[in-house]
Amino acid sequence: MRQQLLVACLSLGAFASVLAQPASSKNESESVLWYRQPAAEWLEALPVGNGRLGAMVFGGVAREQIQLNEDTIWSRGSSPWLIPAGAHTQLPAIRQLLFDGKYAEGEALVRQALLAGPRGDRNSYQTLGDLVLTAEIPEGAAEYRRSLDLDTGIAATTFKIGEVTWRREVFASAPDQVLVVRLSVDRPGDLSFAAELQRPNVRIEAGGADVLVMTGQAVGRDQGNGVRFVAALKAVADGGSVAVDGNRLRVKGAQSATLLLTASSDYNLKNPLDPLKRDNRAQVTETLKTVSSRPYAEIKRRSVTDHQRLFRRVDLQLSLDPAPDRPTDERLQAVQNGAHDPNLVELYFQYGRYLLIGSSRPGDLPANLQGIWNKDINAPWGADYHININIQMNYWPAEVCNLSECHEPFFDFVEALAAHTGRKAAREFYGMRGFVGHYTTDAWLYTPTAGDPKWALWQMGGAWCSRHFLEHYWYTGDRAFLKERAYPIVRDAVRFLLDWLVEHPKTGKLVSGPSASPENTFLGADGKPHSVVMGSSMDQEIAWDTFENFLAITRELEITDDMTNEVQAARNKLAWPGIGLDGRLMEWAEEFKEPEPGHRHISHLFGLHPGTQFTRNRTPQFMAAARKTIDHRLANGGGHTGWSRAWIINFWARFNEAERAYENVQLLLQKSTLKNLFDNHPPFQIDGNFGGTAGVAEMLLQSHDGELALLPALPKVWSNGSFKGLRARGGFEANVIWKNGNVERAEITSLLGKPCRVRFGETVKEFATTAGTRYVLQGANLNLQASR
Ligand code: FUC
Repeated sequence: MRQQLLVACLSLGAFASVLAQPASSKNESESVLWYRQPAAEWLEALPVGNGRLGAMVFGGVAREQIQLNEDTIWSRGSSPWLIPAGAHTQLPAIRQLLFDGKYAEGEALVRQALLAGPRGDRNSYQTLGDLVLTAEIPEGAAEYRRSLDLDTGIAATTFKIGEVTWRREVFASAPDQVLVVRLSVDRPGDLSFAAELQRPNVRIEAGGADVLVMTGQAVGRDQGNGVRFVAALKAVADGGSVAVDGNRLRVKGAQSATLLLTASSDYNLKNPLDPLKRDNRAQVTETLKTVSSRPYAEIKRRSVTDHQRLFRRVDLQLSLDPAPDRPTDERLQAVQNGAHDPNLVELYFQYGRYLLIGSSRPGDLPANLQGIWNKDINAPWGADYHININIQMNYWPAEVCNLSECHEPFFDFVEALAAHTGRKAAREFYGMRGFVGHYTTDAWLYTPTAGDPKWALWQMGGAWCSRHFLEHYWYTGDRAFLKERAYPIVRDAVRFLLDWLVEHPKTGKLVSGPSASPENTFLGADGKPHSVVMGSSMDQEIAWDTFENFLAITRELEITDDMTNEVQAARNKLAWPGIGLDGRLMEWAEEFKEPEPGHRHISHLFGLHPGTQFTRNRTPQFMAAARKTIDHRLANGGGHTGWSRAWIINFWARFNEAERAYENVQLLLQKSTLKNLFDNHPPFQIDGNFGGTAGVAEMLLQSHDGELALLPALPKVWSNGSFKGLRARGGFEANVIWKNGNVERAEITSLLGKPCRVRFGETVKEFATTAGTRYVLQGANLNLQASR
């Protein structure tokens, strides 16, 4: 059907109407995950979210489990931060040892002087509990189906018990700030069930005739003072009755019922260290009262409209064939057995966008290691904010995939980190200006260096985060944001770097250290693994990137002062990474032996992606070295975690290596994707999803070096297709249709009126633009047609 439609449109020359197809008119399997059986475990359940409230829907028959989340439910360890007194006075001695190649001694002094002792209880993002629904019906059901429609944000479960069809819909409404569960049967009076809230460490009580209220505190292993929270659940039934029965709501003899759940806590986004004093109980009660006054159809319409405003901005077709009409888990299995399913890649790509919409809305906390979906009290890595790749990767798709506002929580968070703890850490650990973030942080803006130096002693997390602010400006052209937010945060990151970098005694170049190359080790002359060095390549590349970003911002804002001169000089004095005898880009300043040559972090290629230090035109020798580095990592088992694999897709895309990028897209689906399409980092980490989505976008559209490259890494399997709504730096939105691997038609809408330079292969077209105007380029020669 779709193929016929496309052919018809091509013959009429009406390409635009193909691009205008709304997602809902497509084959269902292209935007719907669906299954023929309930989730057997949490990792098969389906996520809904409104950025703050989330749920994982299992789709059971007689017993339905809906695991709940609210993004501020964080426990907090009770141990205070121990900043070693006078830590920085030891820096010169540590640096000298490392410059002298005395790695064991340097690391011993680091442990003694710079690390804040063993890390105490890890603060953790926690579950809000479970909503469990039980009905007195048999488990066996006919015509069972559960699904998640990415286009509406609704998880649905339908089945038949005898003659009666049951339907449940679950969604998280952003405009109404509630989770909604709608149950209905097609025979009046047949709907009876009990709804129960379950969670450790809470009190559950009636909050009126049809409301349950759950109050509690998020406590971790050592009982520290985590957030205090309230959740409330209200039932509204059509026909039949609702009653509170102990810690349950009972609905009897209805035809349909709507459950509304909301939650709130004393977590203060503006300053987490100063909890809110508001009455959360009054707040949740008020929300439920307002929302329950609306008919279900209206609550649903408001939620779907809001979701589609974001979701429908981008459409992607990677094949002319319709998606196989098979359950998602069977399609994934087929790919795992070696099949190619371009439509499954579309679904995976759109799922990444869906998950970002669901876990990162303005005014909320950013997406953590699990977005907002977590079933545990002590989650893996506390489901925190690792800033040595993971959380940055969460936001790689934000701008290019036309979800700029979903980037905002990350900006708020980085600013809070700098303001409340990052500057303090720079001052107290190192005696320096600016702000520092180490390998990880969390809802309490954790910054100490506690733990093993191979991950803990790394000072570039804050600087890396700061590059996102400038990216946001490149895409949006928001000058107020550039001046008031990007400039101050990048300047603060730069101030720290200016104080932190030291001259190498032999080369006179500026180097970072003591620090590690995130989480990796090398073998010292003593044959033992070490991690702390001077001048690891990633540090040098992040310093270069941050200085460049600062200079770009000051150019845009037309600022020239002492600091711009100082930064320019420092940038020119920075040591660059070395190239080893075997031609690889070196991870450290020396060519060490590597105990783990396939290590998941490929930190030293930061300058290739997400950085821009290495490009084909400007630094071909570094590109050649970077290529060897990736090959070597892969030959030694690299890419074994989802996020690492996703990074590799992005690397190959920057090389315009279509087939190699695609091979890694396949491997991501084959080796690191769960039945619900979550990224598998046993158990689950969301960065692989986001990095994978960004990687697919990077294969289709790039905007570096002042030009839009169309289809820069298009693999053979995707020879025919189209995308709509991807964004490019400089303020452009692109729609492209391609056929047999060639551009058929591209529409570039100028959002800011900047000059536009478009590339397809070796063909380049440059033209001036007016903001708000769409430019049409026909064929592989990019013939500029009349603009509309
Ligand atoms: C980094 C990675 C791990 C994991 C953790 C949350 O430290 O090395 O694989 O993703 O973050």
